[in-house]
Amino acid sequence: MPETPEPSIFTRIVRREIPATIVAETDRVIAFTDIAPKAPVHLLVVPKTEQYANVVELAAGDPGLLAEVVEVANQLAAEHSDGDFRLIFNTGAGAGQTVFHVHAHVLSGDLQEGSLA
Ligand code: DGP
Repeated sequence: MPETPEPSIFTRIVRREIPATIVAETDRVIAFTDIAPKAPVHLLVVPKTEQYANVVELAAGDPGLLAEVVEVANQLAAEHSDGDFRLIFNTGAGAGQTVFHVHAHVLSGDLQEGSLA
């Protein structure tokens, strides 16, 4: 029998199996505060599907869903800050990616010293 992979931590948030401060949700996207914020506003915008490990896979597989992630990020930046924001997709472990379920970091305000996300 093939092993069923463990759901990602973000899938568990989508399923409400673990708590998170959810700030936006659509049919296909969820957004919540980062557990270890690196800026006064630090949100994660996440496709609900864990089919795409990173933004390159998402762009190739479902560009409309990537556009929805960007649109939700833009709306949240307007709601939670002056509207200016950084949008970061860490891609690969060597770039600091730790959760291999694609997600955008939305950062606004002064970043913590030496930190991008
Ligand atoms: P990255 O390093 O780009 O893969 O970012 C993963 C982010 O996810 C990191 O900034 C911390 C955040 N994170 C990890 N586990 C949880 C969690 O259980 N809840 C929340 N809200 N954020 C989490």
